Amino acid sequence: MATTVDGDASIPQRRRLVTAVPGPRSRQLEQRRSSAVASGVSSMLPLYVAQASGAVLVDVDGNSLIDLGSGIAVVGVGHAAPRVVEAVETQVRAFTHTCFMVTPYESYVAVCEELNSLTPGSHAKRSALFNSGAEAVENAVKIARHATGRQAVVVFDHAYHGRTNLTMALTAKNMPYKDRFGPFAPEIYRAPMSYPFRDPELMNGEAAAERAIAMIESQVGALNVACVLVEPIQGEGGFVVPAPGFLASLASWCTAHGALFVADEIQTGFARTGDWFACEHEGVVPDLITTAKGIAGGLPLAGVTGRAEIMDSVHAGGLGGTYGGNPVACAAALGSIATMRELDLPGAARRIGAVVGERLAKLKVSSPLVGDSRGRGAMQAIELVRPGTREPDAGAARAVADRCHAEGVVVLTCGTYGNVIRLLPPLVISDGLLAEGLDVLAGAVESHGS
Ligand code: PLZ
Repeated sequence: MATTVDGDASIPQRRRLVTAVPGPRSRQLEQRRSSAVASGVSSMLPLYVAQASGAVLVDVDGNSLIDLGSGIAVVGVGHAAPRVVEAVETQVRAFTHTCFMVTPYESYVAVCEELNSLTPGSHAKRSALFNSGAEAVENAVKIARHATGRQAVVVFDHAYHGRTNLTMALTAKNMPYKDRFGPFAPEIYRAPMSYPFRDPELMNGEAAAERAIAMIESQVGALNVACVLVEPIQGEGGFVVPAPGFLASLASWCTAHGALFVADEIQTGFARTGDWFACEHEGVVPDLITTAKGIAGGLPLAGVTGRAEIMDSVHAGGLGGTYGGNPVACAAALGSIATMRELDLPGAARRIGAVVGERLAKLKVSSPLVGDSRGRGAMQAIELVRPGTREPDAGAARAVADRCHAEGVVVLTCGTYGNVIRLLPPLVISDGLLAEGLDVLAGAVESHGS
């Protein structure tokens, strides 16, 4: 990978541990936290960050860790990406807020122009900006219902769309997202997903789509469906890559029946999978697309982009919010998008995918703990099982992740069964740092249980 950006040169791009992880200062802060922060908000690795740059986190004890999680697929451009920092600094000095619904500003318009041109499809588009991924998904559903005059929303097994009341209902997994947080919003229907590793008899994407469509037609009724909402590659659900043809078949069913095909590209978007958006890989053009995370280099920003006639069907004042498209977040997004273009980060994601994919495939051959390795571009994972079976082993995933953390490499877990280790490195990571991170992961997998 040629595209290495070290960001703040005062933070060397290397792994270096000077204390145990977490160290004494982090432990102290963790104690203070326990009497101030609600325990429902938890941290996977209670290491308190002091600084970050490129693909390295520096904690309050002076440890430098390799970040293979990007704050859950957010800092694709790297931590403290120079153009993001510069754009934010300039904007903060100019003004921090007016509320776009009161008095507008150019950067909101410019971000919408970028979204309209970068998302799949050459048709006329419009965008609206929000603060979080969940808020974008909520608004996509509002727009789909308004535009179609229908109510039913179809989602899939293993889906993750957020933690607000509507998006909890859209999310599949009970613990920790939904348990005792009901009642949930009505008119949400869950269809079977295409999950090749756990569904070996349905390796064919068209057949998997037919199964989902049969459920929709018999249990919901085609003419009641406002939209079919799907992550092109499921994120929290376990980096589930549907069999080829699944998404395209669903999209064409939607077109044939007047339902909208909505792609949730909040985790997969903005160069992560090697294209600007994951739908492009299969030539699928969504009617609406939700974005967040990678869009703004770490500032909170989200968007809904879609066909002009659908987006513009909503009455004036029907969409909005105090902070949606905040000027500082919009400036960050413009800096972030410029960085992705300048450094060809889709290309970087493809090169990362080749390196990581090959390494994880080897690990699958060498370790009986690894049942499957999968992903696309810089979104790759291994699914851990009890050797010789497909039985999920969440304990092993936790132990392997803990071992990586103790050795200074941040990896994340995910999956309906909690047994998937996922890698989402910043797209600007250097070859050397990526290889070192993968060595640590491979060592943790191979030494597990010994
Ligand atoms: N849609 C596809 O991945 C957020 C969730 C972390 P927000 N994923 C990380 C957690 O445990 O809360 C996500 C996503 C997809 C929607 C969302 C929601 O985005 O910005 O977290 O609201």
